[in-house]
Amino acid sequence: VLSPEDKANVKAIWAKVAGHAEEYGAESLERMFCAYPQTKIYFPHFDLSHNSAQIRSHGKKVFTALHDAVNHIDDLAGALCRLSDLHAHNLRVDPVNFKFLSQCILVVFGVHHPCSLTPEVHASLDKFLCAVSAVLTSKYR
Ligand code: ZNH
Repeated sequence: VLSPEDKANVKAIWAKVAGHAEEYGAESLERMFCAYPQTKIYFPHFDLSHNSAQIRSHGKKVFTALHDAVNHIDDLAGALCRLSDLHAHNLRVDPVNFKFLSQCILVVFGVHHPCSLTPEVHASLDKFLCAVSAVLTSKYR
């Protein structure tokens, strides 16, 4: 459960990344494809070369969805309802992959904002990404 401090930490660091949705989103995806190559099977129709237009556009979508979730941090299930249906019923992404992507997002935050990603903020962001992942994988059966 996200405490009031967690929510404040997530909102504070998100304010610094909000203007970089496409850049950070694409970097997170590229890291995921490189560090966890098994995640590529969900994107057979994508050009996965470095900085491809598809990776940039998908990265922007993912980060925009996360931004929306931050703005509705007290009602993640409601904010992510449509995406939750999509991932469970259409995309059928194995839940383990959400951990991989979350891990890569944390690293991208650390690379770009090393001073902001204190251990406390790291923990709060990890909890937030876990909560988002739990919602997105909640309708699997
Ligand atoms: Zn996902 C899609 C978000 C995870 C895979 N996604 C998507 C979208 C979004 C998202 C927003 C778009 C939708 C529409 O179009 O409407 N994701 C997301 C988030 C997350 C995720 C937020 C977490 C955090 N995904 C994920 C994973 C995976 C995926 C982990 C695997 C690996 N997705 C996916 C796919 C798709 C999506 C495959 C589709 C793409 C295209 O375009 O085709």
